[in-house]
Amino acid sequence: MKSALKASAAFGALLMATTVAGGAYAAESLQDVMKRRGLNEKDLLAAAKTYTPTGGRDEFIAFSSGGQSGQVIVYGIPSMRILKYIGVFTPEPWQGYGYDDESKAVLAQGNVDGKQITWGDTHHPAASETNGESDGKFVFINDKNNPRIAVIDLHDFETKQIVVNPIMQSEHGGAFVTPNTDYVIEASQYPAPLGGEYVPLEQFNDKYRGAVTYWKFDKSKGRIDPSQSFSVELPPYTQDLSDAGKLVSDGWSFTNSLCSERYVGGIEKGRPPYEAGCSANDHDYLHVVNWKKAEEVFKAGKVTKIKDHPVITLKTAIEEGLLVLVPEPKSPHGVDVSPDGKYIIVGGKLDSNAHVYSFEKIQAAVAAKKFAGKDSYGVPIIDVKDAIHKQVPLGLGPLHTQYDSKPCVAYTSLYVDSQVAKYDYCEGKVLDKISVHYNIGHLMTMEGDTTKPKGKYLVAMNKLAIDRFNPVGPLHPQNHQLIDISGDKMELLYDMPLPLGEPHYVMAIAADKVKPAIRYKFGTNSRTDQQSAFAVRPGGEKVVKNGNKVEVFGTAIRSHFTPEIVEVEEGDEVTFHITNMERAQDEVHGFAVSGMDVNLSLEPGKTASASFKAAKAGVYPFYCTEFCSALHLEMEGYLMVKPKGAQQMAGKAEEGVKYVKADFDKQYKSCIDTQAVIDQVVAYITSTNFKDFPSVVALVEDATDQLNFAKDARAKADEAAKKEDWQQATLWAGQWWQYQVKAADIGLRAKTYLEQNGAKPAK
Ligand code: K7E
Ligand code: CUA
Repeated sequence: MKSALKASAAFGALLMATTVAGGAYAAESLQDVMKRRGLNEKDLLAAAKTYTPTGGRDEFIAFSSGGQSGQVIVYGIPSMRILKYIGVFTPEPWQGYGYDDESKAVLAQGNVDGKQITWGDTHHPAASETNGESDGKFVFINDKNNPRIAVIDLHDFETKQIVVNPIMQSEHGGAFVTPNTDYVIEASQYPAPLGGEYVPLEQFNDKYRGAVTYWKFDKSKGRIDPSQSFSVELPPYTQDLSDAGKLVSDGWSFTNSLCSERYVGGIEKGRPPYEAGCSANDHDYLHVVNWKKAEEVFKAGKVTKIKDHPVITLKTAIEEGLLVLVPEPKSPHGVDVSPDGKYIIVGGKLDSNAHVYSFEKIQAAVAAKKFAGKDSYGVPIIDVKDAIHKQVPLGLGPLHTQYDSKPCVAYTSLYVDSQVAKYDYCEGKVLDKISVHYNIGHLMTMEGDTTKPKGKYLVAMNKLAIDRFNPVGPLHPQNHQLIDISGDKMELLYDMPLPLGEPHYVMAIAADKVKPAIRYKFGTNSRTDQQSAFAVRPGGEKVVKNGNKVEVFGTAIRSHFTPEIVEVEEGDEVTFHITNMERAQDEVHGFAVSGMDVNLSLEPGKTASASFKAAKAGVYPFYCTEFCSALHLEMEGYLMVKPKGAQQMAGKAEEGVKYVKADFDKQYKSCIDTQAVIDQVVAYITSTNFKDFPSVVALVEDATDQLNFAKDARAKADEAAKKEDWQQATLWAGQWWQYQVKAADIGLRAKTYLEQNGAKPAK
């Protein structure tokens, strides 16, 4: 404690010296800085709209696909500060994801035909909804390459589940949720035989298929329930994206497609390539599915099982009238349902119009069975004029659409023009355009997928950055551009480089809806959300040997592991189960063992396990990988892997320094002095209404723990002193002091919090 006080005095002196030295340079004025950096007033205004001073919070939390990284990137809007990478389909060592047994089990759910897949091509994150509005509870994301959907729980921002689509070979039109998150929609991309068997391409028309899967989400469990999930077979068009109907169109879903020509390429055989054959026709097809009806058909058992997964065949879908097609502009991309559910907008990509379809018209045509014809599989086609509300000429390469909080206002990305078009889709009038840099793919407005978009900001996700950032080699970062959409004219505010794969889509939720926990209940397996069977409390730590299996049940608390020395034999299968005993916010410990490919991230309350084979005799230090306290570097231990048949470690390990009574007395006096400081802090805290501040209550609980440990250590020191064992007595007195320092550290944090948050005298 004293040394802490001394240190802060030294810091004060340093600060003064800096201030004095700084006096030689005049502080720059705002004008000086603008001149030096070449900024104009518009730049300052943009800066003021995004700059977030220390401690400030963002208004929206964005969840971005991490593209080929297989992860999800979380950032704040409007600051565009990155807050987290969530490991989803790819191991992520900082979070221990893929390095502890618990998360390995989640990743293993994503094995495809027994093969471990260590990456994913994530495309479209979706936020869980209640009554069509974002509820801030879950995020879903798809993997295009290995057809999978992952579930992330926003309680702790961890991936809880991965489901593999049993019938698809690739997918794209996921993840999209129905308005009450009853289903997560996933549509295939490249047609293939459903179930994955080999069929020659000569039988493409007959045997290759697309599909759309409705994954049932169990909200109470927070998991997808594959046993309640089903698919609808689709023609072998290349299905693109999906969206769920809402309000008036609730119960329906929309999946567009390209390559309805069903062209099979083969440039190596002299055939024109896919790109030529897949863009020959003037139109492709929007699939309109009555999923409520499909659900009834599934529940009535009118399904075929493929790989044990229930599929409503095309034939049944046609007979039951749950699938119709609507012609779309050539090679479309993106399908987005308006907030009121009345319109469905599809971008033309190779057509310069956004096609605004009317759900009401589609319904009328379906009800009247007014069809223009059938496709080769017998699926009824509605004439485009019986479905279209408006065609809005926007520019070149329209792709994705997002909605404003203002009625009838939408934004569509223009890939070829590198622009965002703002328009009135009810009237079919372009309102504004803004250039972006460059070649925009998706775009995103705040809660823009829901029935209640929040407006304010739009993020343009540009495929190319080209000259926007400092060069970092031929592979450039992605460029997410923040645009202010609160006025009539769109205003570009900020460029954020995103260097972790190609994020296709991002969605954002109002920050006040996202309420993650700050700690786990004692001994939680964070991947199952259940109490871990391997959690132990201090005093209960043990090493259990059973043949060649060694299980260590340990704890971590500032700043040591228990146990610290673990002896095993060469060839043993070793598992460390470690529980972080901390309750204080942000007190994370790590656990790594030299050469064993192990890293745990132990957040307060979490229990995680690491299993490995101690294949080779040797000395393997283990340590904490998070800088958790002033004695973090001392948070260490040894895994001793003995050669087969070697003797147990005999007697005491050798030590360096020998202590005498004077050492003990000196240490003991420090402890007594420190206690006086602690008593003052405790007196202050208890004189206030600290119980009204939950985060202070947690700190007080933690400090109390440390003081109880301190008491134990003091008793041990006293006992050794009685026996005049000055070695043990001095070391235990030192440990007593360590616990005191930690208690004081926590206590001071609580005191500062109370002072800064207007604590009042206790009643
Ligand atoms: Cu890149 Cu949504 Cu896969 Cu469009 S998708 S850009
Ligand atoms: Cu615990 Cu560093």
